[in-house]
Amino acid sequence: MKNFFISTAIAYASSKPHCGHMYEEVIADTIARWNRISGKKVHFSTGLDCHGLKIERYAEKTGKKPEDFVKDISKYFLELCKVYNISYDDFIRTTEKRHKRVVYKLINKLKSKRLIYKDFYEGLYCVDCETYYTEKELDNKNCKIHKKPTEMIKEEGYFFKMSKFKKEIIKELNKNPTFLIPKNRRKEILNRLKDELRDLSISRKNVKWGIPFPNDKNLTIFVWVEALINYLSAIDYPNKKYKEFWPAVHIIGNDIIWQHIVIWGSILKALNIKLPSVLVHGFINLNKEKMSKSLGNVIDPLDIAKKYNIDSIRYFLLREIPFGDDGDFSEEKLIDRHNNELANDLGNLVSRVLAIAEKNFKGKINKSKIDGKLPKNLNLKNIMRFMDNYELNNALNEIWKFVNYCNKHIAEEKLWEMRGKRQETHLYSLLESIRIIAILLSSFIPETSEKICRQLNIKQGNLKDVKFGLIKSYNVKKQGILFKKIEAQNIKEQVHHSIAGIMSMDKIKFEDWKKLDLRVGKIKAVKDHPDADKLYILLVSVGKGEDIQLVAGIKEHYNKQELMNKKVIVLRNLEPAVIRGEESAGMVLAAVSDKRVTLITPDKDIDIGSKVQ
Ligand code: ME8
Repeated sequence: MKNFFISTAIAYASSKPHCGHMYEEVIADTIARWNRISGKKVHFSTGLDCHGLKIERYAEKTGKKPEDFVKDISKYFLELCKVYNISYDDFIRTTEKRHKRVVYKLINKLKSKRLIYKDFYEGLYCVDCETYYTEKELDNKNCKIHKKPTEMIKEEGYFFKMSKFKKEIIKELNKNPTFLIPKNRRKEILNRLKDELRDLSISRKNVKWGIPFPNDKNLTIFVWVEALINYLSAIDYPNKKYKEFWPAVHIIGNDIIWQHIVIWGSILKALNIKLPSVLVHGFINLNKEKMSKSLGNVIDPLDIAKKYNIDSIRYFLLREIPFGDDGDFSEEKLIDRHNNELANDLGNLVSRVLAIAEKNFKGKINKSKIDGKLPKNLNLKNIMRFMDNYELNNALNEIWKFVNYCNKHIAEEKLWEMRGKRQETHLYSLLESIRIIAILLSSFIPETSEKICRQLNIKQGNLKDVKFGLIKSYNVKKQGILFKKIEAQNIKEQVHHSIAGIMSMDKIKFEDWKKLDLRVGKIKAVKDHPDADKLYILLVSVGKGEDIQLVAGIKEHYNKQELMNKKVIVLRNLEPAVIRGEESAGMVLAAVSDKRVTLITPDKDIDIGSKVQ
């Protein structure tokens, strides 16, 4: 296959993007870039899902017209793509004419095939998912994803004969290995398909913000059906680009597999259009709960981009989370990987080799015989296999084995002690290794790859250039360091802002914590505890002239000066302190960031953000 079409899900234009959206873009971008360096012609499309009840309601809340509201939101998504170096070829919005044209074409086609009919519908609807559920799929009529009540909707409208395609979808799931990846996701869909598959209601009566149903202007097209069609409108179905690029690889999260496999799969089957490959990634969580706008526990990727290198964030997500699994967005782990793998392993390798080349050869290194140990330690086959299977984290692990080998090689050969031709020969092999590493990493951390190539003074190559001995002569120039280490002191500042207190656990159960009256206070004074040498007594101002005294077991983490003016969580209506010595079961750590507060307890973390005033 010479052409490659990759798409992300189109995010709801209901609010600013969060790190889950960024993760999806980064995955898609990495795969798109890898295919480009593999020599394929790539079309990478992303965009926004602009219609539907959810967005209508969000816009209403802000007092804006929906069209103005989605325009404003789209600025943030475009900025996200720019900041994170997302190399998309197309950014589609479902408000665009080109999309509407294709939607009409397909709905009319389904009509002409007699696969659409009019009837009544009654069911429980989650507005945040824009999806109907059966009671069985809900938790006491609450949506399991958004933890909110569903709404009963009863109306007359149009239906797509989805039930007709159940058998074909089951067959594809069983027989077609690329329809749904990873494989372990198939079971849950097959299980759901054991129940009756009902026809799909594809129109809405009371939703104005959408594409009107053809020849029935009182209704709009159900947003999920309309949004899925973006994948075809983005490549101008049924014209040249469609012929060139379809079928697609859709990158989506695991909450929308049903829509892509069953709904989209049935629509495509009905239209005799080839099935895509649906590639499912896991969720980015915050404290083990899905990061989601509706749940309100989001990290803004544009904020976090001000704090860390973009490539450090990309690298952390791609290496930390095995493809398909969920993973926590942990700044601590991000910093760990930044310091140890990017700054130490990769940064030092580049910096050491270039420094010696500059110092002893003014940067000019001629081609020499390659030291066979280096190519022997690069397992390109494994890397290619992992990338073919979308195991991005394993591909990075394999590349890192080579990075680490290069460092080991330098240490074992004592490169810095060599002189003359012998040193030049070694430097050439190492420069070739670094050039190859830059190619292999270019899909994951593109900016870093470019920086390395600039220092090597070469153009960044493609996978076909992953061969040792390609460059005739180097004229390298060191330009600063690739990754500045984040100091331990900074880490504490950035990650925690945290304070520990000791509370009486006899008085309160963990389940009850969310009900507590909480205040953010500022520390006014810190004293040593008269009876316990590990404890401080904190005087905390909670506003309106009110001060509260807290006992805190944090002496080993902070000196008094560091604590002054720090924010602390105060749990009101509690007996302030019971000192229990070493096993202190009531230890509470409160991590305070801009809007979110997490209590870190010995048993579990509890997000209590919305309770704080
Ligand atoms: O579902 N971690 O939009 P969306 C990882 N408009 N991925 C996440 C995530 C998280 N915490 N939260 C969301 C929609 N996503 C529809 C798609 S496609 C025709 C219509 C992923 O804004 C989610 O799984 O809720 C989806 O793939 C994408 O972000 C957009 O989510």
